[in-house]
Amino acid sequence: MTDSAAVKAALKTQAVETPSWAYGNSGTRFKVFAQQGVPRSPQEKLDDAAQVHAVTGVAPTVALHIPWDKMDGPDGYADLAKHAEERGVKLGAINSNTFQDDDYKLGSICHPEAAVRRKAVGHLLECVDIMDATGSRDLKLWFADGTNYPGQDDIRGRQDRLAEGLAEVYERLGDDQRLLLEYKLFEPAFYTTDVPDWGTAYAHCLKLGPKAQVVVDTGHHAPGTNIEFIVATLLREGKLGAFDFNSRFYADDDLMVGAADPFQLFRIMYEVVRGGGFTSDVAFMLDQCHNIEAKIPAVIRSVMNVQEATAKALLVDRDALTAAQRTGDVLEANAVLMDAYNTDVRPLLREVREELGIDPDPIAAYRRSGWAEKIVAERVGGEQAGWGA
Ligand code: PSV
Ligand code: MN
Repeated sequence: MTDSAAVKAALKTQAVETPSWAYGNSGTRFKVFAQQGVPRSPQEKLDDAAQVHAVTGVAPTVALHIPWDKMDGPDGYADLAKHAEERGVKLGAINSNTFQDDDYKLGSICHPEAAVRRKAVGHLLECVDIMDATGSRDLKLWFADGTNYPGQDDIRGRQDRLAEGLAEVYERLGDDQRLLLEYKLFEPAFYTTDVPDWGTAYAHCLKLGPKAQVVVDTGHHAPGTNIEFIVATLLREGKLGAFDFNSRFYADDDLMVGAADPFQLFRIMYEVVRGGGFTSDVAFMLDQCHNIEAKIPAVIRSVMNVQEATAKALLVDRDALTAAQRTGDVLEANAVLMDAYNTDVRPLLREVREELGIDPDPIAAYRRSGWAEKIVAERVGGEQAGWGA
């Protein structure tokens, strides 16, 4: 697609989901640096997310993490959904958490003991109840399960337990709900991880059925992995459910998407466009934490980075590329792709924003809004939200 009107129209339909945990305090295992003005409740996280949507126009939903965003009372989640809508956003995916209880030392749904597996599955079923209350479509599952030592547990047996637990959750899903299974190469387990790669996630999702889809977290691969190949393959199989976008320099850094390798993000987005993923049900989510930088502007910048990579991907002259590929013109094919990547799409995105009726410069608009000062002044006392709380 090289027609700029069509590119702009496509960019206006883009939706990037932001994670509630990006707005809370976070850090490394060495230190969490608290910031002023950080939300003290799920509602305040949504208030911050609404600012991101207001200035970007393309971040209309917010992912929750349970129990970090746990609500009390029978109407807690419905009230939270209402709070979101009153601020112009909606609740998005529900992320489960089976990695922070003492019981989960040896795993959750792959744990050797049935009682722990039961507890983990119970949590996942509770997450589906929450989806019913929030109107969320997606249940995003990531398991910290694995082993640290050869012989510690039965590798194949753990796969059987995983399949059994997932099947129970899958059965509980409503017609319009999806189970999104996320893989991660390593951490916190270092010998075996029970869902380490896209192939394992794909095999489980295939067996579960059409409502089970794979999540590609861009930080969850070995160095040098060709992520765009995985994206192309999953899209071809109709099994790409969502992205967790972030950047990594070494391991699972969860830094701002597009910061470490904007070219990789472009290559991924090109495969998304090429494979029809841009107009399908693929969910584009951020999964990031902002440890040393201001959180809201960092989320805004991340959304803009996704937009820029998408714009470049949409600008690839597909006809010229196909012609060069068919005639084996290696240099020309590569040049066509690089032409799009090297285009400065910032003026185009300014136009997109103007046409959406928002400020062409989201970061400047946020700075001018006074929100950063307001939250520092008003959010005094109480307990700040943080990764893991
Ligand atoms: C695990 O590293 C992960 O990517 C999963 O998506 C979790 O839900 C999230 O991070 C928690 O930050
Ligand atoms: Mn993730």
